[in-house]
Amino acid sequence: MFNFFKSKKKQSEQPDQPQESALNPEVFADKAADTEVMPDTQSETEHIAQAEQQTDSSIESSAETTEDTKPLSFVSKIRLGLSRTRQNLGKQLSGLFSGGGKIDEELYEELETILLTADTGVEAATQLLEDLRKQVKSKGLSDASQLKSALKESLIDLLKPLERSLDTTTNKPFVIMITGVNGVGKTTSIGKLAKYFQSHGKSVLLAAGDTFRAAAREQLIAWGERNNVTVIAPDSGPDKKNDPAAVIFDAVNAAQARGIDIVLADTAGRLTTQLHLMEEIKKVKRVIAKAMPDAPHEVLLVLDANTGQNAVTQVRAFDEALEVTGLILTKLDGTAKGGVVAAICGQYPENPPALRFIGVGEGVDDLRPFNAEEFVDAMFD
Ligand SMILES: Nc1nc2c(ncn2[C@@H]2O[C@H](COP(=O)(O)OP(=O)(O)OP(=O)(O)O)[C@@H](O)[C@H]2O)c(=O)[nH]1
Ligand SMILES: [Mg+2]
Repeated sequence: MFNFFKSKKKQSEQPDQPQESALNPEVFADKAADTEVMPDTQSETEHIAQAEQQTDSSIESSAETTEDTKPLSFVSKIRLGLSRTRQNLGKQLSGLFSGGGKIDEELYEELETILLTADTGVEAATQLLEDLRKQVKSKGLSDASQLKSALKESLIDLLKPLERSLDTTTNKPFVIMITGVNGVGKTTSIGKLAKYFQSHGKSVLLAAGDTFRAAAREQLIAWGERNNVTVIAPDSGPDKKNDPAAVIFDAVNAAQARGIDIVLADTAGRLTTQLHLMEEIKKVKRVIAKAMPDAPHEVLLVLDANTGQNAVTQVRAFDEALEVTGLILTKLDGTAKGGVVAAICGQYPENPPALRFIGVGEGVDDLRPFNAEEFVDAMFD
Protein backbone atom coordinates (compact mmCIF):
# COMPACT_ATOMS: atom_id res chain seq x y z
CA MET A 1 0.00 0.00 0.00
CA PHE A 2 1.15 3.50 -0.67
CA ASN A 3 -0.24 6.96 -0.66
CA PHE A 4 1.48 9.29 -3.08
CA PHE A 5 -0.53 12.31 -2.10
CA LYS A 6 0.79 12.30 1.44
CA SER A 7 4.36 12.42 0.21
CA LYS A 8 3.66 15.10 -2.36
CA LYS A 9 5.28 18.49 -1.83
CA LYS A 10 4.05 22.04 -2.30
CA GLN A 11 0.48 20.93 -2.74
CA SER A 12 -0.99 24.20 -1.50
CA GLU A 13 0.92 26.14 -4.13
CA GLN A 14 -0.74 24.27 -6.95
CA PRO A 15 -4.35 25.30 -7.32
CA ASP A 16 -5.19 22.74 -10.00
CA GLN A 17 -3.91 19.93 -7.94
CA PRO A 18 -6.41 17.76 -6.09
CA GLN A 19 -6.45 18.51 -2.39
CA GLU A 20 -7.05 15.03 -1.17
CA SER A 21 -6.43 11.61 -2.49
CA ALA A 22 -9.57 9.57 -2.78
CA LEU A 23 -7.67 6.59 -3.87
CA ASN A 24 -7.20 3.10 -2.85
CA PRO A 25 -4.25 2.23 -5.04
CA GLU A 26 -4.46 -1.49 -4.71
CA VAL A 27 -2.80 -3.86 -7.07
CA PHE A 28 -5.27 -5.81 -9.12
CA ALA A 29 -2.86 -8.20 -10.65
CA ASP A 30 -3.57 -11.49 -8.97
CA LYS A 31 -5.52 -13.22 -11.67
CA ALA A 32 -3.87 -14.74 -14.67
CA ALA A 33 -4.33 -13.15 -18.07
CA ASP A 34 -6.49 -14.84 -20.67
CA THR A 35 -4.98 -17.95 -22.11
CA GLU A 36 -4.06 -18.12 -25.77
CA VAL A 37 -6.65 -19.62 -28.06
CA MET A 38 -5.25 -22.60 -29.88
CA PRO A 39 -5.70 -22.85 -33.64
CA ASP A 40 -7.91 -25.60 -35.02
CA THR A 41 -7.62 -27.30 -38.35
CA GLN A 42 -10.00 -25.06 -40.28
CA SER A 43 -8.23 -22.88 -42.84
CA GLU A 44 -8.27 -19.14 -42.26
CA THR A 45 -9.86 -18.43 -45.65
CA GLU A 46 -12.71 -20.83 -44.91
CA HIS A 47 -13.01 -19.27 -41.55
CA ILE A 48 -13.39 -15.72 -42.85
CA ALA A 49 -15.75 -16.83 -45.58
CA GLN A 50 -17.90 -18.56 -42.99
CA ALA A 51 -17.94 -15.52 -40.75
CA GLU A 52 -18.74 -13.24 -43.66
CA GLN A 53 -21.71 -15.40 -44.60
CA GLN A 54 -23.38 -14.55 -41.34
CA THR A 55 -26.40 -12.35 -41.57
CA ASP A 56 -26.17 -8.65 -40.78
CA SER A 57 -27.66 -9.16 -37.36
CA SER A 58 -25.05 -11.66 -36.33
CA ILE A 59 -22.05 -9.95 -37.82
CA GLU A 60 -21.41 -7.90 -34.72
CA SER A 61 -20.66 -11.00 -32.74
CA SER A 62 -18.54 -12.59 -35.45
CA ALA A 63 -15.25 -11.45 -33.95
CA GLU A 64 -16.18 -13.15 -30.73
CA THR A 65 -17.26 -16.29 -32.54
CA THR A 66 -14.01 -16.50 -34.40
CA GLU A 67 -12.01 -15.85 -31.25
CA ASP A 68 -13.62 -18.83 -29.62
CA THR A 69 -12.49 -21.13 -32.35
CA LYS A 70 -9.42 -19.89 -34.18
CA PRO A 71 -7.26 -16.79 -33.98
CA LEU A 72 -7.21 -14.80 -37.22
CA SER A 73 -4.28 -12.84 -38.55
CA PHE A 74 -4.59 -9.08 -38.13
CA VAL A 75 -5.17 -8.54 -41.83
CA SER A 76 -7.97 -11.11 -41.77
CA LYS A 77 -9.47 -9.49 -38.70
CA ILE A 78 -9.57 -6.14 -40.44
CA ARG A 79 -11.08 -7.76 -43.51
CA LEU A 80 -13.68 -9.40 -41.36
CA GLY A 81 -14.21 -6.21 -39.37
CA LEU A 82 -14.79 -4.23 -42.55
CA SER A 83 -17.19 -6.79 -44.02
CA ARG A 84 -20.12 -4.43 -43.86
CA THR A 85 -18.27 -1.58 -45.50
CA ARG A 86 -16.95 -3.91 -48.17
CA GLN A 87 -20.36 -5.41 -48.81
CA ASN A 88 -21.85 -1.95 -49.17
CA LEU A 89 -19.11 0.00 -50.91
CA GLY A 90 -17.48 -2.91 -52.73
CA LYS A 91 -20.75 -4.13 -54.23
CA GLN A 92 -21.78 -0.69 -55.42
CA LEU A 93 -18.37 -0.01 -56.92
CA SER A 94 -18.26 -3.39 -58.62
CA GLY A 95 -21.66 -2.60 -60.13
CA LEU A 96 -20.35 0.70 -61.38
CA PHE A 97 -16.98 -0.46 -62.70
CA SER A 98 -17.58 -4.00 -63.89
CA GLY A 99 -19.85 -3.07 -66.80
CA GLY A 100 -16.75 -1.77 -68.56
CA GLY A 101 -18.55 1.29 -69.90
CA LYS A 102 -17.15 4.67 -70.74
CA ILE A 103 -15.61 6.98 -68.19
CA ASP A 104 -17.91 9.98 -68.39
CA GLU A 105 -19.47 12.63 -66.17
CA GLU A 106 -22.38 10.36 -65.32
CA LEU A 107 -19.99 7.75 -63.96
CA TYR A 108 -18.14 10.34 -61.87
CA GLU A 109 -21.45 11.53 -60.44
CA GLU A 110 -22.52 8.01 -59.54
CA LEU A 111 -19.17 7.40 -57.94
CA GLU A 112 -19.50 10.56 -55.87
CA THR A 113 -22.89 9.40 -54.57
CA ILE A 114 -21.46 6.00 -53.62
CA LEU A 115 -18.57 7.63 -51.76
CA LEU A 116 -20.91 9.96 -49.90
CA THR A 117 -23.11 7.07 -48.78
CA ALA A 118 -19.99 5.44 -47.31
CA ASP A 119 -19.59 8.61 -45.20
CA THR A 120 -16.46 9.97 -46.82
CA GLY A 121 -17.84 13.49 -46.58
CA VAL A 122 -18.01 16.03 -49.38
CA GLU A 123 -14.42 17.29 -49.08
CA ALA A 124 -12.85 13.85 -49.26
CA ALA A 125 -15.18 12.72 -52.06
CA THR A 126 -14.27 15.81 -54.07
CA GLN A 127 -10.59 15.26 -53.42
CA LEU A 128 -10.84 11.60 -54.46
CA LEU A 129 -12.65 12.44 -57.68
CA GLU A 130 -10.13 15.13 -58.57
CA ASP A 131 -7.32 12.67 -58.01
CA LEU A 132 -9.09 10.04 -60.06
CA ARG A 133 -9.61 12.43 -62.96
CA LYS A 134 -5.89 13.20 -62.89
CA GLN A 135 -5.04 9.51 -62.95
CA VAL A 136 -7.47 8.89 -65.83
CA LYS A 137 -5.73 11.63 -67.80
CA SER A 138 -2.12 10.78 -66.94
CA LYS A 139 -2.56 7.02 -67.40
CA GLY A 140 -4.83 7.34 -70.40
CA LEU A 141 -7.58 5.22 -68.84
CA SER A 142 -10.66 4.88 -70.99
CA ASP A 143 -12.63 1.98 -69.61
CA ALA A 144 -14.60 2.00 -66.34
CA SER A 145 -13.16 -1.38 -65.35
CA GLN A 146 -9.75 0.27 -65.01
CA LEU A 147 -11.05 2.66 -62.39
CA LYS A 148 -11.15 0.30 -59.45
CA SER A 149 -7.41 0.09 -58.94
CA ALA A 150 -7.10 3.79 -59.70
CA LEU A 151 -9.63 4.58 -56.97
CA LYS A 152 -7.80 2.30 -54.55
CA GLU A 153 -4.61 4.20 -55.27
CA SER A 154 -6.35 7.56 -54.73
CA LEU A 155 -7.80 6.34 -51.43
CA ILE A 156 -4.46 5.08 -50.19
CA ASP A 157 -2.86 8.43 -51.11
CA LEU A 158 -5.63 10.24 -49.24
CA LEU A 159 -5.42 8.09 -46.10
CA LYS A 160 -1.66 7.69 -45.94
CA PRO A 161 -1.06 10.91 -43.94
CA LEU A 162 -3.24 9.46 -41.13
CA GLU A 163 -0.83 6.56 -40.77
CA ARG A 164 1.58 7.69 -38.06
CA SER A 165 2.46 5.13 -35.45
CA LEU A 166 2.79 6.02 -31.81
CA ASP A 167 6.32 6.15 -30.44
CA THR A 168 6.12 5.45 -26.72
CA THR A 169 9.88 5.35 -26.13
CA THR A 170 10.27 9.10 -25.72
CA ASN A 171 9.28 9.13 -22.04
CA LYS A 172 9.10 6.73 -19.14
CA PRO A 173 6.38 6.41 -18.14
CA PHE A 174 4.74 7.40 -21.40
CA VAL A 175 1.39 8.79 -20.27
CA ILE A 176 -1.60 8.32 -22.57
CA MET A 177 -4.85 10.06 -21.76
CA ILE A 178 -7.95 8.59 -23.39
CA THR A 179 -10.91 10.84 -24.10
CA GLY A 180 -14.09 10.91 -26.11
CA VAL A 181 -17.85 11.13 -25.96
CA ASN A 182 -19.97 8.57 -24.11
CA GLY A 183 -19.88 4.95 -25.15
CA VAL A 184 -17.45 5.24 -28.05
CA GLY A 185 -15.20 2.48 -26.70
CA LYS A 186 -12.65 4.28 -24.53
CA THR A 187 -12.44 1.72 -21.74
CA THR A 188 -12.52 -1.23 -24.11
CA SER A 189 -9.74 0.35 -26.18
CA ILE A 190 -7.65 0.72 -23.03
CA GLY A 191 -8.08 -2.99 -22.37
CA LYS A 192 -6.98 -3.76 -25.92
CA LEU A 193 -4.09 -1.30 -25.76
CA ALA A 194 -2.83 -2.86 -22.53
CA LYS A 195 -2.59 -6.19 -24.32
CA TYR A 196 -1.07 -4.59 -27.42
CA PHE A 197 1.69 -2.81 -25.50
CA GLN A 198 2.39 -5.84 -23.34
CA SER A 199 2.82 -7.94 -26.44
CA HIS A 200 5.45 -5.39 -27.50
CA GLY A 201 7.37 -5.93 -24.28
CA LYS A 202 6.07 -2.88 -22.41
CA SER A 203 4.90 -2.76 -18.83
CA VAL A 204 1.54 -1.06 -18.42
CA LEU A 205 -0.46 0.56 -15.64
CA LEU A 206 -4.09 1.62 -15.90
CA ALA A 207 -5.69 4.64 -14.25
CA ALA A 208 -9.43 4.43 -13.58
CA GLY A 209 -10.04 8.11 -14.24
CA ASP A 210 -13.73 7.66 -15.04
CA THR A 211 -15.08 8.38 -11.58
CA PHE A 212 -18.43 9.44 -12.97
CA ARG A 213 -20.21 6.50 -14.56
CA ALA A 214 -21.42 3.70 -12.31
CA ALA A 215 -19.33 0.55 -12.72
CA ALA A 216 -16.70 2.28 -14.88
CA ARG A 217 -14.12 1.50 -12.21
CA GLU A 218 -15.08 -2.19 -12.12
CA GLN A 219 -15.02 -2.35 -15.92
CA LEU A 220 -11.42 -1.14 -16.00
CA ILE A 221 -10.41 -3.39 -13.12
CA ALA A 222 -11.79 -6.35 -15.08
CA TRP A 223 -9.61 -5.35 -18.07
CA GLY A 224 -6.66 -5.06 -15.67
CA GLU A 225 -7.26 -8.55 -14.35
CA ARG A 226 -7.63 -9.92 -17.84
CA ASN A 227 -4.29 -8.43 -18.88
CA ASN A 228 -2.62 -8.98 -15.54
CA VAL A 229 -1.79 -5.32 -15.07
CA THR A 230 -2.12 -2.94 -12.15
CA VAL A 231 -5.12 -0.61 -12.01
CA ILE A 232 -5.00 2.51 -9.89
CA ALA A 233 -8.62 3.07 -8.94
CA PRO A 234 -10.52 5.35 -6.57
CA ASP A 235 -11.92 3.93 -3.39
CA SER A 236 -15.42 2.73 -4.18
CA GLY A 237 -17.03 3.75 -0.85
CA PRO A 238 -20.10 6.00 -1.18
CA ASP A 239 -18.65 8.74 1.05
CA LYS A 240 -15.38 8.98 -0.88
CA LYS A 241 -14.57 11.99 -2.94
CA ASN A 242 -13.76 10.80 -6.43
CA ASP A 243 -11.63 13.17 -8.37
CA PRO A 244 -10.51 11.93 -11.81
CA ALA A 245 -7.48 14.22 -11.77
CA ALA A 246 -6.40 12.76 -8.41
CA VAL A 247 -6.69 9.20 -9.67
CA ILE A 248 -4.55 9.83 -12.73
CA PHE A 249 -2.08 11.93 -10.74
CA ASP A 250 -1.58 9.00 -8.36
CA ALA A 251 -1.30 6.58 -11.26
CA VAL A 252 1.50 8.59 -12.89
CA ASN A 253 3.34 8.75 -9.59
CA ALA A 254 2.86 5.01 -9.08
CA ALA A 255 4.19 4.32 -12.58
CA GLN A 256 7.25 6.50 -11.92
CA ALA A 257 7.94 4.72 -8.64
CA ARG A 258 7.62 1.30 -10.24
CA GLY A 259 9.47 1.99 -13.47
CA ILE A 260 6.39 1.29 -15.59
CA ASP A 261 6.65 2.03 -19.34
CA ILE A 262 3.12 3.14 -20.17
CA VAL A 263 0.21 4.65 -18.25
CA LEU A 264 -3.22 4.40 -19.86
CA ALA A 265 -5.62 6.85 -18.25
CA ASP A 266 -9.35 6.35 -18.69
CA THR A 267 -11.69 9.33 -18.45
CA ALA A 268 -15.47 9.68 -18.30
CA GLY A 269 -17.39 10.09 -21.54
CA ARG A 270 -18.67 13.60 -22.20
CA LEU A 271 -20.54 15.45 -24.89
CA THR A 272 -18.71 18.29 -26.54
CA THR A 273 -21.67 20.52 -25.66
CA GLN A 274 -21.29 19.87 -21.92
CA LEU A 275 -19.02 22.80 -21.38
CA HIS A 276 -18.43 22.23 -17.67
CA LEU A 277 -17.27 18.69 -18.43
CA MET A 278 -15.01 19.97 -21.22
CA GLU A 279 -13.52 22.35 -18.63
CA GLU A 280 -13.11 19.46 -16.21
CA ILE A 281 -11.14 17.41 -18.73
CA LYS A 282 -8.83 20.36 -19.35
CA LYS A 283 -8.17 20.44 -15.63
CA VAL A 284 -7.42 16.71 -15.62
CA LYS A 285 -4.82 17.31 -18.29
CA ARG A 286 -3.23 20.17 -16.35
CA VAL A 287 -3.03 18.06 -13.19
CA ILE A 288 -1.35 15.20 -15.07
CA ALA A 289 1.38 17.68 -16.06
CA LYS A 290 1.95 18.41 -12.36
CA ALA A 291 2.76 14.76 -11.76
CA MET A 292 5.17 14.68 -14.68
CA PRO A 293 6.21 17.65 -16.83
CA ASP A 294 5.25 17.18 -20.51
CA ALA A 295 2.66 14.56 -19.57
CA PRO A 296 0.28 13.47 -20.96
CA HIS A 297 2.54 12.56 -23.85
CA GLU A 298 -0.38 11.46 -25.96
CA VAL A 299 -4.00 12.58 -25.86
CA LEU A 300 -5.98 9.94 -27.71
CA LEU A 301 -9.49 10.78 -28.86
CA VAL A 302 -11.67 7.73 -29.34
CA LEU A 303 -14.25 7.94 -32.14
CA ASP A 304 -17.07 5.54 -32.93
CA ALA A 305 -17.10 4.82 -36.68
CA ASN A 306 -20.91 4.74 -36.56
CA THR A 307 -20.99 8.40 -35.61
CA GLY A 308 -20.64 9.46 -39.23
CA GLN A 309 -19.87 13.09 -39.94
CA ASN A 310 -20.27 14.00 -36.26
CA ALA A 311 -16.87 12.40 -35.72
CA VAL A 312 -15.36 15.41 -37.44
CA THR A 313 -17.12 17.77 -34.99
CA GLN A 314 -15.82 15.72 -32.08
CA VAL A 315 -12.25 15.91 -33.35
CA ARG A 316 -12.50 19.68 -33.57
CA ALA A 317 -14.04 20.19 -30.10
CA PHE A 318 -11.72 17.84 -28.22
CA ASP A 319 -8.72 19.16 -30.09
CA GLU A 320 -9.62 22.70 -29.08
CA ALA A 321 -9.91 21.66 -25.43
CA LEU A 322 -7.00 19.23 -25.15
CA GLU A 323 -4.75 19.40 -28.20
CA VAL A 324 -5.50 15.90 -29.32
CA THR A 325 -2.40 14.10 -30.62
CA GLY A 326 -3.99 10.94 -31.98
CA LEU A 327 -7.20 9.10 -32.75
CA ILE A 328 -8.62 5.65 -32.24
CA LEU A 329 -11.51 4.75 -34.53
CA THR A 330 -13.61 1.97 -33.00
CA LYS A 331 -16.50 -0.26 -34.08
CA LEU A 332 -15.52 -0.38 -37.72
CA ASP A 333 -16.96 -3.89 -37.64
CA GLY A 334 -20.43 -2.56 -36.87
CA THR A 335 -20.70 -0.06 -39.69
CA ALA A 336 -21.01 -0.07 -43.44
CA LYS A 337 -19.55 3.41 -43.45
CA GLY A 338 -15.83 2.88 -43.01
CA GLY A 339 -15.42 5.87 -45.32
CA VAL A 340 -15.58 8.11 -42.26
CA VAL A 341 -11.81 7.67 -42.09
CA ALA A 342 -11.58 9.63 -45.32
CA ALA A 343 -13.88 12.32 -43.91
CA ILE A 344 -11.30 13.09 -41.23
CA CYS A 345 -8.65 13.53 -43.94
CA GLY A 346 -11.01 15.70 -45.94
CA GLN A 347 -11.37 18.10 -43.02
CA TYR A 348 -7.65 18.40 -42.44
CA PRO A 349 -6.11 18.37 -45.92
CA GLU A 350 -2.90 20.03 -44.73
CA ASN A 351 -2.18 18.18 -41.53
CA PRO A 352 -4.65 15.46 -40.55
CA PRO A 353 -4.50 14.06 -37.03
CA ALA A 354 -2.69 10.75 -36.59
CA LEU A 355 -5.03 7.77 -36.64
CA ARG A 356 -3.09 5.58 -34.23
CA PHE A 357 -5.38 2.54 -33.97
CA ILE A 358 -8.58 1.10 -35.34
CA GLY A 359 -11.00 -1.15 -33.45
CA VAL A 360 -12.65 -3.96 -35.37
CA GLY A 361 -14.43 -5.90 -32.63
CA GLU A 362 -15.02 -6.26 -28.91
CA GLY A 363 -12.27 -8.80 -28.27
CA VAL A 364 -8.96 -7.93 -26.65
CA ASP A 365 -7.08 -8.54 -29.91
CA ASP A 366 -9.42 -6.47 -32.06
CA LEU A 367 -7.26 -3.37 -32.17
CA ARG A 368 -4.66 -2.66 -34.80
CA PRO A 369 -2.37 0.23 -35.71
CA PHE A 370 -3.86 1.96 -38.72
CA ASN A 371 -2.30 1.03 -42.03
CA ALA A 372 -3.69 2.76 -45.13
CA GLU A 373 -2.98 -0.05 -47.63
CA GLU A 374 -4.34 -2.73 -45.35
CA PHE A 375 -7.43 -0.66 -44.68
CA VAL A 376 -8.18 0.15 -48.31
CA ASP A 377 -7.58 -3.49 -49.32
CA ALA A 378 -10.11 -4.54 -46.71
CA MET A 379 -12.66 -2.02 -48.01
CA PHE A 380 -12.71 -3.53 -51.50
CA ASP A 381 -13.42 -7.01 -52.80
N1 LIG B 1 -18.22 -4.12 -32.19
C1 LIG B 1 -17.38 -3.37 -31.47
N2 LIG B 1 -17.74 -2.98 -30.26
C2 LIG B 1 -16.88 -2.22 -29.55
C3 LIG B 1 -15.62 -1.81 -30.07
N3 LIG B 1 -15.01 -1.06 -29.13
C4 LIG B 1 -15.86 -1.01 -28.07
N4 LIG B 1 -16.99 -1.70 -28.31
C5 LIG B 1 -18.17 -1.87 -27.47
O1 LIG B 1 -18.77 -0.60 -27.23
C6 LIG B 1 -19.40 -0.61 -25.95
C7 LIG B 1 -18.94 0.60 -25.16
O2 LIG B 1 -17.56 0.44 -24.87
P1 LIG B 1 -16.84 1.15 -23.66
O3 LIG B 1 -15.41 0.81 -23.76
O4 LIG B 1 -17.53 0.91 -22.38
O5 LIG B 1 -17.07 2.67 -24.09
P2 LIG B 1 -16.64 3.97 -23.28
O6 LIG B 1 -16.29 5.00 -24.28
O7 LIG B 1 -15.62 3.63 -22.27
O8 LIG B 1 -18.03 4.32 -22.58
P3 LIG B 1 -18.27 5.39 -21.39
O9 LIG B 1 -17.18 5.18 -20.40
O10 LIG B 1 -19.61 5.03 -20.86
O11 LIG B 1 -18.25 6.75 -22.01
C8 LIG B 1 -19.05 -1.92 -25.30
O12 LIG B 1 -20.12 -2.80 -25.45
C9 LIG B 1 -17.84 -2.42 -26.10
O13 LIG B 1 -17.72 -3.81 -26.12
C10 LIG B 1 -15.26 -2.24 -31.40
O14 LIG B 1 -14.21 -1.93 -31.97
N5 LIG B 1 -16.19 -3.02 -32.05
MG1 LIG C 1 -15.56 4.00 -20.24
